Amino acid sequence: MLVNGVWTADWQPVQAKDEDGRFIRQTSSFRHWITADGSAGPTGDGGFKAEAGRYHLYVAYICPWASRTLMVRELKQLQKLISVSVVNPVLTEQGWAFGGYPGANTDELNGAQYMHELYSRADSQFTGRATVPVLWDKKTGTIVNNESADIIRMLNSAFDHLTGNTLNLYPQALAGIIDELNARIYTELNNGVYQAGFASSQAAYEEAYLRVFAMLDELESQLSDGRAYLLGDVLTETDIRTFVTLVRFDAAYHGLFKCNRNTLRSMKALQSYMQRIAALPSVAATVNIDHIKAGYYSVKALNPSGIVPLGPDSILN
Ligand SMILES: N[C@@H](CCC(=O)N[C@@H](CS)C(=O)NCC(=O)O)C(=O)O
Repeated sequence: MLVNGVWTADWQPVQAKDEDGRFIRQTSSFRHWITADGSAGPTGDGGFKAEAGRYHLYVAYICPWASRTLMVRELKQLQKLISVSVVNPVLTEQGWAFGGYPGANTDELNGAQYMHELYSRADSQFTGRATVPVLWDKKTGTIVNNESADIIRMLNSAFDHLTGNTLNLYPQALAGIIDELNARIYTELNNGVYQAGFASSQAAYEEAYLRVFAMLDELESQLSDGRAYLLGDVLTETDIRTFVTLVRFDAAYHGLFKCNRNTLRSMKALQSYMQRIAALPSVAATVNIDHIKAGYYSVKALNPSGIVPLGPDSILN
């Protein structure tokens, strides 16, 4: 991690844990918002006006949080307005690195070798982990925001006047229920699988495992009434946030994270829901199963041999 802007050697590939062995995710530190007119958003400073070509997303295909920003970029037709770089799937001794792995990019924009260089460029005193996603401002050479929940929310509306895209993943009438469900799906599922995978005590693992499957059972039963999406006929932010975990489930969480009561493909309603979302325009292009498997299974603390499983090799069957 970075300490006062300098990379430190005692970096731990696994994030922090509490006294009962529960995995703790670092909170995000750059929280500015892009807005249509450049006024300040709910947090951070103003000055980040929506402009074509001004912003860049740094992502990892392995990362569910980064992938949700990529999905919204596709669904909101922002491909030409916001450029993207993909890091290699395997974390190095210096964190995320650019270039060399098939499907990954070099950092054409800033010429960085490692993601942490961009954090210290944005804040020469930055202390913390250099996580993806990062939303970068080319104009001022800094990080706008590194919290995917904020990034998907701002991409949902800030550029609408430039793109003419009217898809609304966060309709006002559903805001309350979306916020409520997002919070549960985050703790029980999105982060729940990590809590199971990175637990360092049997009790912490079992607690997380049970919560993950209780949430999956609940979603499976809701979706069994034939609705297309979690809140009915309209696709919302909640579906994007659920999808990124479901699509990684059989490839990474079932095996590596020991969430193995059953596979996702044996949960009929959830599997077809996941495939329905994957079939939306350009969504499948944001899912790289090879990066996902190579990345997760490279975590030495969980898989010392580094062997990457052959299956599953597709999200579509
Ligand atoms: N709160 C962040 C979490 C991002 C996050 O944890 N990213 C992980 C990859 S899935 C990461 O970059 N980890 C690198 C590290 O911890 O050093 C978000 O949702 O944007």
